[in-house]
Amino acid sequence: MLSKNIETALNKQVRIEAESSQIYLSMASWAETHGLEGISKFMYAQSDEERMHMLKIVKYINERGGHAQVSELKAPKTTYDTFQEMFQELYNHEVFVSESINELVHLSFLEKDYATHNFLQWYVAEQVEEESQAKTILDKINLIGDDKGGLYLFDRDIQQINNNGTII
Ligand code: OFO
Repeated sequence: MLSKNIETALNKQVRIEAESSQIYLSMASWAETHGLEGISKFMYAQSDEERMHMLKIVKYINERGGHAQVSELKAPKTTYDTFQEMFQELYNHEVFVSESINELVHLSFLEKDYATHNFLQWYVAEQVEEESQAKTILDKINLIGDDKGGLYLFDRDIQQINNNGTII
């Protein structure tokens, strides 16, 4: 059985994951309407992943005798000046999510809720991957600068970028 404290904190994370999904959906839509097909596909996939992260926590809360809450979400930004700005925001957001997961892990440890502590390890590993991928993308973007040909190739190849920064 989850403590009230842990249940509340997990529900906060449900909201954060749902908001992440909305943010990336909004980025996908912006990219799609700006001729950036590859980037848009990447963002649609990110959005789906975040929804999966959210669902995993919803199921966990209910499985442990709590009640997962589906709450109102903060509206995401709908427009970006540049695709560089958009990816910087994606990176910043992932750093924020990692901090939130770390706080949750810490709380579960303080409360000696080792089941939740164990459950959250998947998220810890996932955030390492997502932060690293976002950083790889930012590094590539800095290399491209304002070069239109570079952007064309980046848009074509983005779905193949892995955490090591290599095209697979
Ligand atoms: Fe949910 O992993 Fe990113 O934010």
